[in-house]
Amino acid sequence: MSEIFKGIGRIPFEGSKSRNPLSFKYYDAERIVAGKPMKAHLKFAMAWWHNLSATGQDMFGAGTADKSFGAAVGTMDHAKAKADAGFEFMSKLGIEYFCFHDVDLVPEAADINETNARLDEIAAYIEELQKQTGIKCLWGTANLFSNPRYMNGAGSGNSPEVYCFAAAQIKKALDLTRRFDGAGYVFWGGREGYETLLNTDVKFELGNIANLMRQSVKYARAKGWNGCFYIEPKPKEPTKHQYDYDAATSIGFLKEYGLDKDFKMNIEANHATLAGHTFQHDLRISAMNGMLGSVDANQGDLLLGWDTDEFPWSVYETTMAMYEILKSGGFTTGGLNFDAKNRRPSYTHEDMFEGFILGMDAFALGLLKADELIRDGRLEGFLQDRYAGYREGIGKRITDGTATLEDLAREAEKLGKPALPGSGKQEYLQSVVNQILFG
Ligand code: XLS
Ligand code: NI
Ligand code: NI
Repeated sequence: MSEIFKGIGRIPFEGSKSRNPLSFKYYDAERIVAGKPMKAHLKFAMAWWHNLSATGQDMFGAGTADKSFGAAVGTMDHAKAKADAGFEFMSKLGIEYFCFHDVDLVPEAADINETNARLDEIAAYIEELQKQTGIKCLWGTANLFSNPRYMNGAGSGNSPEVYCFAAAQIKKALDLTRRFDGAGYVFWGGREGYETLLNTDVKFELGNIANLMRQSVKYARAKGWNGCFYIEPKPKEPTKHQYDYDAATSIGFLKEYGLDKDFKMNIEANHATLAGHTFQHDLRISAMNGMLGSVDANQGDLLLGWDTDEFPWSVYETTMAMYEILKSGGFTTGGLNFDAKNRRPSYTHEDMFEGFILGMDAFALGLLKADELIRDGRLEGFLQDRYAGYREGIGKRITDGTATLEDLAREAEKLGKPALPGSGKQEYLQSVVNQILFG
């Protein structure tokens, strides 16, 4: 296999003073932070779709980036060239995981049997590259949104025939994930939502989606796969309202349908902000439910109302994200998948590498700063003190649930008037974060 990214070698760690664009300034894979190497905390993954397939094409114009990698686009030769490019790219960056949709790997044929034959062919090719490099699969998924048959949704649509195709794709994508020794499987509800309630039976559709997930779990477990299933919440786009709106909604859905033992969340930063939350918020909601599974690492533009999937560069965001992740005990099956793409005018091979270097350094710095925040202890200490009143007396009886409404009312009547509660001290806490980040 000949080199595709000529002139770009293995990306070295050179430290924060380096001016070499093709070097890491903060990501030092083997450096021990909070008891383990950076790479074990961060578990970076490459998204096949953005990095190897997307060319920058948008509603207003053609792609700008050439992702042919020396082969004719739309052929099996191209599928193999993409795999070669992907493994060379990951090896040069020291990325140990990848994520894929079925149809990222091969051009989809008109007949699903032919698509599946193509998938078998590429799977053998990818397995070989995995053996040579040791690179693993973080998670797989099926694309149940691009093909026109999914115009009304996949599990949530109005056609049992289409539902069967969704099931067939999931079955195959699960088989591929197992073949690649994948640790997870994602359900991102591509078009599982609605444009108008005038034509939609929400409860009926949710039940059908739940059945599709239940059958998928049953199939995978019967095959002996004990990886983790994830829901990736998103509030809108492509549909006006996506059912998996945010972490709280998705967790409620999983509990309602008894799927919460097999599923966790895959939280994408840009999706959280589209839902009107911070990235940290959706991580916190997932973590407190024991469901922080994996992360799609990217960043949105708060001035725009859509999923821009930019490489993460806000160290405030990566710090608070890593703070939540560290405090929840870190990743087990999951990791940080760069569901991110270069901006359209950044179309060169160097830009591909520089996007990942930006994202990996932003998260490495976030990890270092989050670890410092935890060791510093002022944030956590403030939180402990803030609720101190609930550790004794009537406060304790409130939290252990033994105080009745009458008891509580009697307490108020005895006091006549409560003391003012302690200050929230937001500005002080923000200054602590700044001191750790820039001090
Ligand atoms: C799209 C999603 C998608 C999932 C995988 O907005 O982020 O890329 O991560 O289907
Ligand atoms: Ni995503
Ligand atoms: Ni996205």
